[in-house]
Amino acid sequence: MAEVAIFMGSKSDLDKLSDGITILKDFGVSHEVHVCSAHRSPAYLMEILKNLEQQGLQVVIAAAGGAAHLAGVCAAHTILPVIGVPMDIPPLNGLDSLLSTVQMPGGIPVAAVSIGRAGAKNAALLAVAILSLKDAQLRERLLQYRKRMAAEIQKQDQELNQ
Ligand code: RP5
Repeated sequence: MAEVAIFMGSKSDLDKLSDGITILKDFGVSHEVHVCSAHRSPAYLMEILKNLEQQGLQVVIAAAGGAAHLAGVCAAHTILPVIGVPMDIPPLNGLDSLLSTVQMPGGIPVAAVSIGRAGAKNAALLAVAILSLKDAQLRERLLQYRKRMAAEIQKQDQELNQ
């Protein structure tokens, strides 16, 4: 049974989400991935959303570009935490999706992360952090991940200055 559901508005988003999917795999977080558009396949999206909670899902990640309402629609249909990833597509390269994702009117929250690949990565890490609240082993893996990042930066600094 998956803990995290990742939705994307189009398969064209998949490549930019790949680092986030890899992070979930590396942390051993079970996940399912759906291509499901809020405007092109609304009935199919509803079909999936209505079963999420009873299936034991705990976090939703929703990535979309342009007039990005996918995360907001997901949030409207579940009380699970929803993380929105604004995708960068032409012609506005993500500013449109960022504003659509982050500017949810009060009452139905979407946790918006940064645009594009970095956002996909951070959405996965935020999902891990949420799940870590009730999973000590996962929390430890997240702490180790942070330690490895810090060590890598320190190494880069030392290499520059030797
Ligand atoms: C959005 O429209 C999708 O999330 C995607 O980012 C964007 C473009 O989709 P395609 O035209 O590439 O299918 O709904």
